[in-house]
Amino acid sequence: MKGFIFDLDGVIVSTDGLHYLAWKQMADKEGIYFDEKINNRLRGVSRMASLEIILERSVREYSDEEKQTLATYKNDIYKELLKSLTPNDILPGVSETLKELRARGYKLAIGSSSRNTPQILKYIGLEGFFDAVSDGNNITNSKPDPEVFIKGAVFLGLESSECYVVEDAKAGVDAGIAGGFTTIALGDAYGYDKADFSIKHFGEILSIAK
Ligand code: B16
Ligand code: MG
Repeated sequence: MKGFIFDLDGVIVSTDGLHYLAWKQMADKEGIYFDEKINNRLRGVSRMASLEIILERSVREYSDEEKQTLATYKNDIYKELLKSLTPNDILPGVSETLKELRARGYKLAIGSSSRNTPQILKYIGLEGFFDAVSDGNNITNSKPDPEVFIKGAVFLGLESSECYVVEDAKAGVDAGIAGGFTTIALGDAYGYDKADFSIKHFGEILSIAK
């Protein structure tokens, strides 16, 4: 194995609470019921696909133009909330583990559905740290489609079979499997039986990648 492709939200940094606050404001404005359980279904899912899940509870149909307006409304709020992120928001064990993996010779990439990935990496002080970044800006198909990880491997100059994918979303683990990667599940995806490995703490990656 030669490389790692890490999901961003829920693996490197937790922005799920910020997604929730922003979607909640949009849902409240529209009078649509939305709670944290529904928010959990949005993990790893693209912005427009997330909106479709939220609109399942709406009492009326929305046109494509209205959907675009709602997604922009949410994203504007989310982008403001992202400004509060600092390097202190990097999840426990992540910084040390990434440095050790690099010292062991692994190439490191991000594979995120988020189109806000560049800004998030900048706010948490990891801009320029990864050998490659594949995100919502360079894909047309979102997880569970493997495109974001396959492009990540290509950007690293590696084969899928040479890379681990680390994910907190079941849709992301499914994407990793579909792309021919070895998958490591944590957080919300912990215990997902399709994953090759499940870990409770990020640092356990060091025992998998000898
Ligand atoms: P954006 P990940 C995903 O990031 C989030 O988990 C998901 O909740 C969000 O809808 C998606 O990014 C798109 O984000 O609206 O910023 O483009 O987990 O793939 O790093
Ligand atoms: Mg995630």
